[in-house]
Amino acid sequence: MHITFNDPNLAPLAEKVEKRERLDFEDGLTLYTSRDILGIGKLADHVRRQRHGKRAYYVYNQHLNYTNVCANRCRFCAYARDEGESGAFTFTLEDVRRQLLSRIDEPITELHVVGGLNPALGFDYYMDLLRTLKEIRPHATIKAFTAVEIDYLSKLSGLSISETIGQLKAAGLAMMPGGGAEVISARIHHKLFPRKIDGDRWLEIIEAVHEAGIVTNATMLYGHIENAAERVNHLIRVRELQDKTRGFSAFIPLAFHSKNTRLSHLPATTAFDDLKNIAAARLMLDNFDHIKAYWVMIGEKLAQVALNFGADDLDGTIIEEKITHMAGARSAKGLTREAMEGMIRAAGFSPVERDSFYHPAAAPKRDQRPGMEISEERKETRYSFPIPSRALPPGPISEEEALSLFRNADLLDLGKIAHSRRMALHPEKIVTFVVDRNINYTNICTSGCRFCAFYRSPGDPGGYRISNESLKQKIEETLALGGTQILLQGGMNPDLCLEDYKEMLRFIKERFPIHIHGFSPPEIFFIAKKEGISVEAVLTALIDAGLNSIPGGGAEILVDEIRK
Ligand code: V47
Ligand code: SF4
Repeated sequence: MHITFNDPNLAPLAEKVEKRERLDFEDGLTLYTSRDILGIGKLADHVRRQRHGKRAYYVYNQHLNYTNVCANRCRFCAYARDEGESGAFTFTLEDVRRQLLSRIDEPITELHVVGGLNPALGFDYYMDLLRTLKEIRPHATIKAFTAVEIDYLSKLSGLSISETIGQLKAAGLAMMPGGGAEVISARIHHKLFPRKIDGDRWLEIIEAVHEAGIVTNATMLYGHIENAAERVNHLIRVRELQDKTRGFSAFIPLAFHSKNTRLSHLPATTAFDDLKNIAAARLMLDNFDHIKAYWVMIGEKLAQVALNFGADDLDGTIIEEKITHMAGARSAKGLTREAMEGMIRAAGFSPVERDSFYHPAAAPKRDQRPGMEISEERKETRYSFPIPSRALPPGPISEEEALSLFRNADLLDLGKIAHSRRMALHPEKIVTFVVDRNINYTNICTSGCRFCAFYRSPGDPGGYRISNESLKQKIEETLALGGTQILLQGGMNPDLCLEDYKEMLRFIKERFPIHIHGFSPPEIFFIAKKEGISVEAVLTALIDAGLNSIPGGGAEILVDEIRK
């Protein structure tokens, strides 16, 4: 392994990783405080590759949230309601049956079942719930109940944790999800979920569950009021339990979503933090096989990136998950298998549909459905990306080098090369932006580009040309918001001549102190052709009338074949 770090503090960690030595608390803090996200990503990716190559797992699953009535009312929860409150619901067994049957044609291999702590439900309800699930979906793995629910069920039944698990297993329970762990910190517990079991109890219950022969996952809810030390501590406590029981299957960092919660004032987690947590989990949790980037929480695009930062699993296709969806996480409806596999392939990884226990999802379980077999091709790693053996020379790169980087470079290597070039050009580490507004002065266009959803042909309904009044109002609004620029672009409208463009520019410049970034090359060329004058003459006239700079649009024509 050869990684060049921007942050020298990471080098000792890399040595440990290379020697397969365990990272300690201080190392964890170094990971969380370092700004060298690409260096951390490379390190985590190294570990991920050793274990999983370019494979990326997912499961075809359905969620069932059987009740949202909950006595705990954790401050970070958008899902829970009091009995009788508007939006409160509890599924009867008939509701459960209906929900499952509505998806019975889908090749689901896992049912993910969690809910609130509803005082109206007896232990029998839970047993009947499992039996109903088993009856309707005999081949699916029932992954049900967090440690929070198990603690509750043990109290409800008057049985020990292991006896409770024994009963639930007999009714169909096969695995447990990793929820309810939040952050294992007394401070956080006190502030955010005092009525819920605390971190110590969560670990104690999970230990008993593992001993009773049930595999579970583990989560960590981050991005609210917890600090770096609390995150590292969480990872280490979970790791210690894994040393003892080996009962954890995967670790899932859960990005906090604040919508509809009592913490709704908190900002969303950043992509930087999401990737950092995934990479830190991969590096700290040396005894965990799998780290999930739960796409529902971080979105498809970031999940694709996360596969380069230590994650090897995107979790499920997810149908009708409510708990995180109600807090603002992505899709309750879910993805098709094709969309999930497409997302993984597009990121340069090889999709592996798995069952709950990370065996390739076996076709026979899903019986008579045609076309569902896992091909040999899909099971194996199909992509391998050699790391460029040398750093790029300073100065422009050749076409061959560019092509080779495009085709072969690993995402983070490319990122590191680009970042070093950026730092050489702009060592100040500032990021620029402009407060501006896009104004499309006309959508009437004769070009007819096939990729365009914006244009209307001359004479078509819906065609427009902006009025001076509307233009004025849009610019006033922009200035009122502190804007300094407008991006002025439109179609190639045969009713417009050079004089109209000049008039529009003068109209703006006479009234407003604003930078006009306008008219991409196709518009300039269009005017020149229409007027029968040179491009230079058009540019001179527009600049004289107030044009300040020209946007880069319309460049899709640079390759003849694509243009045609
Ligand atoms: O237990 C609740 C968390 C968990 C919010 O084990 C919130 O395979 C973010 O545990 N913002 C449920 N998170 C999700 C979960 C899970 C998901 C996917 C796979 C697996 C698995 C487990 O979500 C809850 C709680 O910890 N949560 N509210 C919120 N506002
Ligand atoms: Fe209840 Fe779970 Fe929501 Fe807490 S997170 S209020 S235990 S449903």
